[in-house]
Amino acid sequence: MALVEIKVPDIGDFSEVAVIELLVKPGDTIAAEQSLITVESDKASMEIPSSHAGVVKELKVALGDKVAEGSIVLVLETTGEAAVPAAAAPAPAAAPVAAPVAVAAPAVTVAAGPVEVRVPDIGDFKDVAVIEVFVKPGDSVKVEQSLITVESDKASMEIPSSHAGVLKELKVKVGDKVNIGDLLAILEGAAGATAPAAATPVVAAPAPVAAAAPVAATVTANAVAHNPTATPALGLPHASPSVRKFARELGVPLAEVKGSGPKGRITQSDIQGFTKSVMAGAIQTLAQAAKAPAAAANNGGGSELGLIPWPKVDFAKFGPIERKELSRIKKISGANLLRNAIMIPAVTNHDDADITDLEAFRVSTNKENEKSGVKVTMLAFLIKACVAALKKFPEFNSSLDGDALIYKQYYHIGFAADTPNGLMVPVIKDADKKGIFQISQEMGELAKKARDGKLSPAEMTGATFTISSLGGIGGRYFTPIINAPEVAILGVCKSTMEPVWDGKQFVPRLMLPLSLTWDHRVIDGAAAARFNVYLGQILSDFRRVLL
Ligand code: CAO
Repeated sequence: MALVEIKVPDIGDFSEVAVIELLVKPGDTIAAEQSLITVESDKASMEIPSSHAGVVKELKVALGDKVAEGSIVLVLETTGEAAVPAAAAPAPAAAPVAAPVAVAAPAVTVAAGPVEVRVPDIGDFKDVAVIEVFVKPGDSVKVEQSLITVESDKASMEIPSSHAGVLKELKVKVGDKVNIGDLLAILEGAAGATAPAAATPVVAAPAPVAAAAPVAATVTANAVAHNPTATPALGLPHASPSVRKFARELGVPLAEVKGSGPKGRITQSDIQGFTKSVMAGAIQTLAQAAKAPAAAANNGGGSELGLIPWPKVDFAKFGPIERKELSRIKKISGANLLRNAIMIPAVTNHDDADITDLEAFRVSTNKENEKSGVKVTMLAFLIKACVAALKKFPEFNSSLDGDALIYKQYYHIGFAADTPNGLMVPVIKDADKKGIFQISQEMGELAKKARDGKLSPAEMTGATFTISSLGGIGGRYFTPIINAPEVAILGVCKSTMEPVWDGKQFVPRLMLPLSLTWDHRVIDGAAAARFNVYLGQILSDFRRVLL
């Protein structure tokens, strides 16, 4: 038995990093390699493990402290052997970082022909999953530009390019597992590489650490920001790798957990608190379903609801198949959609609005303003019309908070956007204060950002009501799922010319199919019918907005 000071090991390029989590306390018995604290820079969060097993005698750091290589983390009364060979731990009791985040990138090189970019030395990581891909063939890539994000249970990190050039071929996709040396991409025309003149030879394999540009290993929050999640209710899941792992194990959707740590960080106790509150919910079985919604949908779950198990079928028995992982966005939005579908007693009212005059006005407005570059869309009018209806029926602009209703006095309207990665819901903020042109322009910009995976979390949060328009595609009616904690959503389909009886004769009118889904805990059927009727009146004569 001996007292050993456990120090912060070599953490790469990170000089001063903040302690954001204490994972042990005095008196705890810990195993070698057990994580002791989490530290975070602006680029990465990482857990610092113990090099020895033993009992924690004294913690030498507190939350918010800044530490660097060699800082003493704690004093340990050892009970066993060091976890790592002495040679690997130069300072007494300093352990290597279990999840090294300052990863060695391949040497910066200049090449004329095609160059292979491979996964550099990523320390202890084996079979790490690619969770994001930032580039596509044809992209011009700079040296050190991030190509992909990989994630283990301890950290997520971005892998940079060792070369500049044009991306000819991408060899990985989201969901692939990669290891050191794996081929990521082939670049061509590396003339733009900013390598030192005394360039190292063209290498494809991982280069020594000394020659390395550090990889920007990002916390999940940063990673998510590149390719944000799908639902507007999602905040930024800002949590350390171990907390994310913990959440995954419990099936807790991190995006819905409110972080109590600094800068809204989600801690382990937040996850526990979230789980407890779900478990203690009035409708316990439903709450349990919400705990692991994606699993219930995809992995044969559902027993929490007393349902028979999901059918397990060997599809290959019946014909050729291909298995593809769901995109990250689909996984997250799927979990939210399932919870909302199960937990909200939702009803949908269908109706039609006569938009003959409005469409004529829209077309003529666009003709008059052809040069402005802004195209006025039907959706912009719908947003404005919905704002008027929300003002008249404020419970549609509310959220449930236990036994109370929160009436929001702002009108932020989300609109569903179809993107290659899945459904996203950007939000037009303060739609009541904006004109049709401004809304149309913002919508165009936000929809483009959504398709490019560039929406910021702020652009996807705070909606008070959502519109899902399939008008550009087709169909008659559908039953959109409410985007909790909102209490209603409007689905819109393609308008068609229809014969409408005007009291004397059938006249051709352009009719827009509306589908309003509402939360029956908050809204009554009569109110929903009135909302739709009012919305229809506005759409058929927009002057009513002024009344
Ligand atoms: N009836 C008839 N035509 C319509 C229409 C409607 N209700 N709404 C739009 N159109 C027309 C537009 O006028 C446009 O025609 P032109 O090109 O001739 O001008 C065409 O359809 C394409 O419109 P758009 O879809 O590009 O534009 P938008 O403003 O209507 O919608 C956006 C933008 C981002 C909402 C849309 O692109 C989108 O992603 N829709 C899918 C939303 C979705 O997936 N919802 C389902 C969610 S639940 O899974």
